[in-house]
Amino acid sequence: MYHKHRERLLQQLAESRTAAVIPTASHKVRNHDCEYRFRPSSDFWYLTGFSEPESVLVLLPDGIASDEEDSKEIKSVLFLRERNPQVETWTGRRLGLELAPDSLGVDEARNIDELWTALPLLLKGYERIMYRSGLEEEFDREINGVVKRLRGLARGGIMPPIELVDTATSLHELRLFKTDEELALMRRGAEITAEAHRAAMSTCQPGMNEYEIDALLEYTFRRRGSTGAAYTSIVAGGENACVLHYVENNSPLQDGELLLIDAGAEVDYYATDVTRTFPINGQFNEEQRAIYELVLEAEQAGIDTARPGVEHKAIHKAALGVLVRGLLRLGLLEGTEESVHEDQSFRRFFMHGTSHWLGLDVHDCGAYTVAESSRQLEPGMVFTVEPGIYIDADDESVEARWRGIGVRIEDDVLITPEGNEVLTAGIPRSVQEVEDACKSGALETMV
Ligand SMILES: [Mn+2]
Repeated sequence: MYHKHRERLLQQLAESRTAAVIPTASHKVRNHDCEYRFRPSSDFWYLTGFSEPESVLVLLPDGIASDEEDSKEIKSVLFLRERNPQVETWTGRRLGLELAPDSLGVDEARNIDELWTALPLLLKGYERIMYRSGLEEEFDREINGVVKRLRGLARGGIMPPIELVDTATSLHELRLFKTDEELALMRRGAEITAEAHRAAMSTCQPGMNEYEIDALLEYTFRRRGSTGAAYTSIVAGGENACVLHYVENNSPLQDGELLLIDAGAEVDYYATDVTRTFPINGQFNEEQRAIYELVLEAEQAGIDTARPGVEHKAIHKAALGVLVRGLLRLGLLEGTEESVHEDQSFRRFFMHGTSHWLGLDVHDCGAYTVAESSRQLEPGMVFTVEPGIYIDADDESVEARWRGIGVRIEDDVLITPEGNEVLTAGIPRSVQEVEDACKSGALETMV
């Protein structure tokens, strides 16, 4: 799969006389001398499937001649760490230069320590260099140094690069369209995420704490072989649901309130992004149910809109239309449909977008607009549909019975040639399904 991704990008690079330099992420310090678990950069992972730090992929569409006779042209060079048994005892095993070509399918492996001396020679003669700046200052500086050295060769008749091009131009466009192999990983993520949300619904009881549910989600993700949560899980009981990026996850869960969970598994670094909202005691009250059913109707309208040829923004428009009509019907908004859209008074209750691309990054890459208009949906695109209603606990402009209710429902949708497929359809969603899932025994899901 990663080999195919490289081949596809190399084809595009060849057309524009571009070489690519794609570094992985660097270690991130958590505190003092402790680091977060390493996570490769998504661009690098997409092209290599290699998860060691301190590695850089260089793609050279013109190829370089190999030292060995009658061997193939070298178009992909992976710079990585040399094996070192003493160091590996402390910091972990390394693939090493010898095994990398066979194991990863790259044409050549070189020592990462030689990167900056080798790079000017490798990039010599290319008109453009694809590189995403702004991520690592030190790397940016070194790349600038390489470009400067290449300019120095101009007098010798070697044209220096005329442009640094961002990965957004072609690499991110490739990443936007998921292949069957990528979709298999995303389906696996959806399965694991379904199990985690079901476990949360069936286990949750009044008197528990948000952190217990957070731990249960993480446990379910990890025990099924996922790398863990694709992003920091939001486990928000009661009015905490009205804080959109609530991640403290440390409040007691109260009888009679809702629990909003925004959490998804990451499988081979592909993200799932799902939100469910359910009653802590297993039974919606009248107001909660009214809001829930309205958000569900809006989500369904968004999903029903999604098919090839439709603009991406139409999803938001469809969901928003349902929400506005519903909020007027419930008396939570005043005026007419037109006046509410005009004065944007819905923003008090629905202040975020309805959909974003999904893939290796939870807010995945790919342009949302093309030639200044919203992009048309095409088969292979995956995105979320996630409307919500959040009524502030202190909002005295609405009746007390509505206050503190926060509901979001979010699923992951794939555009198919015929329409769409909800990848996360296996997760309880209707009022009935959710209440049933809350009633099912807690322990059976733990085995
Ligand atoms: Mn989302």
